[in-house]
Amino acid sequence: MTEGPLLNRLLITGAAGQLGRMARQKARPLARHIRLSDVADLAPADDHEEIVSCDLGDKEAVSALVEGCDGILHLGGISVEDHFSKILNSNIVGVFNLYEAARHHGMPRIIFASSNHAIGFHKQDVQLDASAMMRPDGLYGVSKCYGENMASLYHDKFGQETLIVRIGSCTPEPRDHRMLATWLSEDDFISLITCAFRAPRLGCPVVYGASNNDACWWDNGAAKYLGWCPKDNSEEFRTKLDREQQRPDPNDARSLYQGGVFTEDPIYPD
Ligand code: NAI
Ligand code: 15L
Repeated sequence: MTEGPLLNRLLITGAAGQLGRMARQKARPLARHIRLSDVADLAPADDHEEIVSCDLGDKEAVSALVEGCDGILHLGGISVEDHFSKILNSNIVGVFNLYEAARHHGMPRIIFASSNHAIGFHKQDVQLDASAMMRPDGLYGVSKCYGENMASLYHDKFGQETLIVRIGSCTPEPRDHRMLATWLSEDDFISLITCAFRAPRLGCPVVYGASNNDACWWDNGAAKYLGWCPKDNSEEFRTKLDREQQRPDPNDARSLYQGGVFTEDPIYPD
């Protein structure tokens, strides 16, 4: 028997961004309709797509955006260290608006794109599981901790389900030696999203978004019930990286901290 789409209408926020453009293509089988949203311009809609321009900081617009969706892939927001005012609008106010909209529109499951920068000040020689203390490495990381706590609050208070994915580095291939541990292949990310929408019960787990890499700092044992089995392994890129780049010095932030160079970012003035 062939399985139909898991969802009727999937909302992808941040659809003009790097992961949004990838998910627009690769998450196609998950839903009958895909609603794509961003503040930035998007390529014209295909038959199964709807395009809605929306600033996550606009409460009414976000409410209308979420209405009618039974799943949300929340990728929208500031994705690196930046000025607090920008992080505040997109990642703090924006996440509040999203959770309030979900609460008022049938509580669609949410995949929240958190980041390794929520725990970036942990050393690379420490193995973390879902219960690890948050150690953000910048204001961006703090905003991801806030998003994770919003997910937890709305789960405990209202039963809203969220997959919190602390994405490592989701790129076509690892770009440096640190990414041998943080790399998440695009296909493994899509398979994680699929598992989250397919699970009979999701809850509000924290999952570290990394492929089946030999280099590994993270333990996803607590989320085994999702049945996610990442397949790709960054090891296949090690020789190429060794050939093209020098390994960073052991005392360099890139070798010391899980968040790498993000730990060295300044607090940008507003
Ligand atoms: P990106 O920066 O390429 O895309 C983010 C998108 O969000 C952009 O198109 C931007 O226009 C949009 N956006 C920003 N503020 C907005 C607002 N106020 N209203 C509406 N749209 C807004 O980032 P990328 O790489 O695609 O990442 C997607 C998500 O995954 C982000 O939340 C990021 O923090 C998270 N993530 C990504 C990782 C990666 O390896 N690509 C690693 C860890 C986390
Ligand atoms: C992130 O959170 C960023 O969004 C992404 O651009 C990468 O830099 C990634 O972390 C990383 O740590 O490699």
